[in-house]
Amino acid sequence: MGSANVGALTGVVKLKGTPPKLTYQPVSRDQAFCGKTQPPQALVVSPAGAVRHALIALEGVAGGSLTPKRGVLDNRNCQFVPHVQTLPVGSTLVVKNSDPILHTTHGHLVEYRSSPERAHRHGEGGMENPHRRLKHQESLFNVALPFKAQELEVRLKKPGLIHLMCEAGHGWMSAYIHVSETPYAGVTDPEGRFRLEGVPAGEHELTVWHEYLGLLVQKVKVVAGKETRVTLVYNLADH
Ligand SMILES: [Cu+2]
Repeated sequence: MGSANVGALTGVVKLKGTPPKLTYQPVSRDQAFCGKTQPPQALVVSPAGAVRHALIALEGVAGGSLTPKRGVLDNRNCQFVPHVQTLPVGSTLVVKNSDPILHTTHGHLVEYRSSPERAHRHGEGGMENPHRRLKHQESLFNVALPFKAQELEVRLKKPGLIHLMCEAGHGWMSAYIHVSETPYAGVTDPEGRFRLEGVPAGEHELTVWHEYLGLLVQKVKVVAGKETRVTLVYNLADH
């Protein structure tokens, strides 16, 4: 495909309405290192209403090269870092421990493109850990990292969305990895922005997924040689 047939797709994900205040998570194990509470990670919204950690993907759109990478998931200060990332299918995930305590990293495939996900938007059952109600499918890996500076490698062979948790008594630890079949995927930054380059010109379906806010699907039209800008809005008043 010549470069004349591609364009850029950029945009921002926003939340309309007052974001709910999520509660701090109590720490029952390793308090000496992790503290008595840990901040909630499930919804990070800037004062301007920008949504961080939203997954963006043109699922089903091929065309560019999908080259496996080496991604990193750190266990640092009793949290998974980064909280959300996307990696091409076939990539290697380096799981690290930067803490002097035991962490484990257990990855399950979860369904993220079907309608049950929408239930999470309502915040039913209060504001505690809505992502916990994501239905776990296959268990993909479960590794233990007892030592500081330890590293292990995991191959990401199956496409889909992986929910990560730590079963070393750290129930607040949670993260997501999108294992992508399309090169056109990203995660929003602290200003809610994303940028996809080299997208084939034409109409596509843009999937936006956020663990707390749920799924948005929007048609987009990418024009060759141009930058198409979109604004995606989760409206709390709709729910
Ligand atoms: Cu842990």
